[in-house]
Amino acid sequence: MLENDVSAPAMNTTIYLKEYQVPDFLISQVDLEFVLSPDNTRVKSRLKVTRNGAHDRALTLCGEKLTLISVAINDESVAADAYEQTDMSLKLPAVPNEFELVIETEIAPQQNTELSGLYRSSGNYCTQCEAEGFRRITYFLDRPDVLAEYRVRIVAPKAACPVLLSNGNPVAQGDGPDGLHWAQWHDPHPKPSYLFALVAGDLQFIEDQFTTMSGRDVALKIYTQSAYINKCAHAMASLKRSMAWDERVYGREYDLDIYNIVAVDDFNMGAMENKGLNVFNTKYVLADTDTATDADYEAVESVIAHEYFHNWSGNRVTCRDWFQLSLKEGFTVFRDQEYSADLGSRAVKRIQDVQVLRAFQFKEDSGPMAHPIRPDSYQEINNFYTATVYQKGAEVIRMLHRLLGADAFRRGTDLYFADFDGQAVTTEDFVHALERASGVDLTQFRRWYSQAGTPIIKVEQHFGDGVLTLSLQQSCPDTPGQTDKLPFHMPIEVALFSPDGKKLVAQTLSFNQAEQQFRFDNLACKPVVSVLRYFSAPVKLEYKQSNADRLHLIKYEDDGFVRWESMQQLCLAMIQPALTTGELDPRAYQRVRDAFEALMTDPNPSDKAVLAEMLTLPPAAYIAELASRVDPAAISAVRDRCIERLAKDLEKYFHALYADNNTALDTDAQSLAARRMLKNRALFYLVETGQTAYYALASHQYHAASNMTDRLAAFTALVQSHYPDRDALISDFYETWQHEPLVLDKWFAIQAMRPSSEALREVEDLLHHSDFTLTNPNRVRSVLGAFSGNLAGFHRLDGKGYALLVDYVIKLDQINPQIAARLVSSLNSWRRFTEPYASRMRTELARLNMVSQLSSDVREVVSKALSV
Ligand code: B3K
Ligand code: ZN
Repeated sequence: MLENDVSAPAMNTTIYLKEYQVPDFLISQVDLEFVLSPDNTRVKSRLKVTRNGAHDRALTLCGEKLTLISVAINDESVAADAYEQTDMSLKLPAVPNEFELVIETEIAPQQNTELSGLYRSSGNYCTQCEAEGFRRITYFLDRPDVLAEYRVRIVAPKAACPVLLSNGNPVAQGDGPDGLHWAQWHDPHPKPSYLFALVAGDLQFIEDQFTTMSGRDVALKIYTQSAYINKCAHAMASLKRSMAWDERVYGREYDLDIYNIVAVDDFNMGAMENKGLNVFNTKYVLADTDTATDADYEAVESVIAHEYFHNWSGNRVTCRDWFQLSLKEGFTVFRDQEYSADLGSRAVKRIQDVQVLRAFQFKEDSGPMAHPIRPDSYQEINNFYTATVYQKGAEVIRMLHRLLGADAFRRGTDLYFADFDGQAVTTEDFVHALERASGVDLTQFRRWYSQAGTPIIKVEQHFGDGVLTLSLQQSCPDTPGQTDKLPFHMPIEVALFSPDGKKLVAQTLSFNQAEQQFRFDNLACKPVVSVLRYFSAPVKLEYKQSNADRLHLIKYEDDGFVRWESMQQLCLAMIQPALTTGELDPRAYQRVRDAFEALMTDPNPSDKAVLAEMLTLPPAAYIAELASRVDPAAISAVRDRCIERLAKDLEKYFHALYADNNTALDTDAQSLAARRMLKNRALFYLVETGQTAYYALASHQYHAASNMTDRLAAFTALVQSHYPDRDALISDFYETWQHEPLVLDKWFAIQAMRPSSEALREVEDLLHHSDFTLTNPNRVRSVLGAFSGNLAGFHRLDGKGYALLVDYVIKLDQINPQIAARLVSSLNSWRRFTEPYASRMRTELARLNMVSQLSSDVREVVSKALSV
């Protein structure tokens, strides 16, 4: 190979939304037969194909890593010189207008380490087809706007694969010769290929049933390996709650006789909404109190709900093309967020969702991969399952819900589901349905779909003669390929509070100009203004609020989000100046200290979980996001110092809080979990005092805990502190939990997140641990993912954290490009760092970019990260 072949990285092809064309052919019926075998699975596909419109173009099917065995049109074999085959496609130049196409291919699920298409996990067969995995199973028009009715027949050895599942309803099953057996499935609902699924193997199941609102009985089954089967009850209960909620809140009913969920160890993301046959990462199904924390329980509940809700928002009405991904993802995230809010504490849910948005989406929006929720172009679609498409997408739907009001929003979604059932549509179709149902003009609102970047809202207030004037100004930073953005239309929730804490006014401001003023008349005296209640728009506020006003809102606001946000602002006012001066301003510190004390001595805290959140300093990642230049060492040092001082100064209050909440006074699960959250927050500070007595307290909690929430909280606090018996504790945890993969993931992650420069050495050891493997995405995330988010451990002056990450990205790219690309993204924001971090990150990105054999996934991320 020539030298410049090596040094010139290959260019990826870019796909553009503006170039969308309807498919040249449609496929209405798909009959698939699988004869399963680890190294040579035979796939026979019989397709009913019709030319779409008057043209004479060839039929070009997508296909990757397939061995083609035969092609036949209307039962006539097609000779090899009558088609053109490439690595990516099969082209049939002259085909009739309507015909039956039969294609036989062979695939090797055992060799499939990318976990896209048909692969094996713990010896069982499973599939992942979204976005473009179906083309790794058979040649097909693998695009979401080709919808077909599927019939699937699976043949496999009965002993190894007693369970044979696919989408839809079971039709028939039977025994064949030579120890084989078979099953047939039929999915009556036309679907795109990305929703196809097949699962086969030695699986156990639990079952239940749900009667829908029109009285139809649905069988519910959750399948997994026998070792995990006793951990599925919470997922099943969550599924039933989700089904009832979607009937009650959206009028959506389930539409098959059976709903199957399968939990597998090896999965690239959380779960997949395949029609009637969801495939899940075990992390989002398995839960019992010994092995799962309260947060795990909540995560299972929300992901089960999310995938269930996709049955309507995604499956019955699907996306025309992948640029429309937020049509199903943003909407479905909004639906699952509201489900969880209805079930638990709405305020805590909002706080946690905003934290995720700020930590991941704001960062993405200010980096080289920034894109609108409906991107204009992509190279590798798997790189666009992003916080922007999901989380900001959900915020956009939330704003629509607020601007229209719940009733008009519901009329809009009813209209959308009725008009587009069985179709592949666009975000424009969704917005237009809401507009038609509500009469609200959403012309300007549509900019949220096309403009990237996080808007910045400047707030100023003026009071005189009983009139408060609130001046709002909006701007949006440039993002790659986009400058001079136009103003957005957004709802800004405000409330005014009197000096004695009464809520005088609460109102939604419809903000749609670059600058706008809002008047509030007849005020007896100057009120305290609360802006962006409920975090009503995904923006950054620039608001010079006085500390006195913040304290007033902490005391009197009834919106838990604003109370928490006001506390975060007090903390930021303490932390941010110290990042440059290196000194904590004593008054700023004292304010936080006093506010913490007031919160902890409040005899009637409204919500213990909100209180736990309020007693938490802004995460390092958010402080970094707000900084003009990120100095990771300064952020860690200042934040650690604040924690240590608060811990020492408020020790007796933390101790009392711990003692008061270390009891099981409540009976409902939610109150118990809130109590644990608060108690464990207190324990964290107590351990941070460095006092032997508190190490002993945490060690006792670790050993005596009756649940994983308490055990893990104690373990985390000790492992991330200067606890002298740290090594023994780590060994004890390993000895106890080494046979529980999901618990072992936590063990890996907590060490990789150790907030110290020692983390690198530990991570190097973990990467050589006998339980570490690059083939399991959860394990990779728990070590390399956790490490790359560790501000103090990953960002080192010598750049060795970056070098280690890139070494592993190069290895991982050969095995699983999707996961490799996710890991590189942690270097995307290199330009925002101070020196020498920025240069060291760039050097590693450049080294990665020189690798000639990169996947298109990693190539897209690295080339965009380096581009000017
Ligand atoms: N729709 C899937 C995600 C598929 C990701 C493909 N790279 C899960 C979900 O959002 O529900
Ligand atoms: Zn989804």
